[in-house]
Amino acid sequence: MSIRSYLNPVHCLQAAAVVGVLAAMTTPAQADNWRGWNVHPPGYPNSEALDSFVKDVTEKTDGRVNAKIFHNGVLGDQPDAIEQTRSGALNFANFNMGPMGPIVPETNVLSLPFLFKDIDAMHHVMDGEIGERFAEALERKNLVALSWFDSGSRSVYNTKRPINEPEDMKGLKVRVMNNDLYVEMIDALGGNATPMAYGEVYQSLKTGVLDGAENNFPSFESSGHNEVAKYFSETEHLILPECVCIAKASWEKLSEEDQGIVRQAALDAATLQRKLWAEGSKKSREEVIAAGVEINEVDKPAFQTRMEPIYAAFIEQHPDLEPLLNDVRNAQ
Ligand code: BDP
Repeated sequence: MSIRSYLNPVHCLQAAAVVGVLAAMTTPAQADNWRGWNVHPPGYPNSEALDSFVKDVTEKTDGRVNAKIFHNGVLGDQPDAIEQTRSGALNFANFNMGPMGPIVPETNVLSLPFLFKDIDAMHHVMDGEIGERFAEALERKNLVALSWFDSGSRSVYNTKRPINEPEDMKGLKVRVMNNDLYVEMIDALGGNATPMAYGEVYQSLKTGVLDGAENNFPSFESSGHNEVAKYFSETEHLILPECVCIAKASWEKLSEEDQGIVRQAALDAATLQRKLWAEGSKKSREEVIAAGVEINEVDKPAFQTRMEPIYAAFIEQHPDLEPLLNDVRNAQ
């Protein structure tokens, strides 16, 4: 073809058509566009692992699933995001099992204080047959849990004073995640529990609406709570797993091959998250101390004793969950 023929409008149209066909061959006709929810900021261990999940899913399905993750809770708070993922309005998310309790009662077992003796015990339980049982319970509520992230252990912190004994909690207004069990837990210690969305806690601590909250070191730091609450008391009362969960409707639309790819991407993301978590929580601990936070050692057995009645009340309310609770305890 001569140079003149390139300038011929008919040839230009033909060339454009060829480009269009080539583009259609490389972009799947019916790509599923997935939107994912994450409460944490970029750079947080979970966020990095979710970035890697999204990249794997999109690349390894050759774009048949085109996944995007929205960090920083911009798509809403956790209870809303759980509902949206259950309905399929959101396609995937990283959820903590705490706010899952009101929707999936079985997961409340995981919210009982001092359940796991340490993080390894939690991994051991969740990565095995018992973890499968929790995943089945989630699936009955339209959430497909593919892997489990760490969230360390949660401890109480506050703006007022060191806490070493349960008595030191008396009268403190402490924020908890959305779950009645946590209200019982703080009340058992003599504090006043206030369920509140994560994103509102910083301002509430600053203005004195709250005196304290409870969380792990990476969240304590990344949320800026450490700037306001200077007393961190190592109660370590909760070791909660988190899931990579897919909306059941989105999962069922996938071919078997793509389900395999997505599952593997979630497992790989969890391996990465746990590694980043171990490094990140040590670093956060050091950084908050360097920035002026006082770490208070607590009389753990005294806290455990105070919270013990929560177990009896739980079993009385949910006798059907006693076998699951016993299995979690015996598996450690
Ligand atoms: C963080 C969890 C996150 C929770 C948050 C909270 O990773 O899922 O939303 O605590 O306290 O540790 O609400």
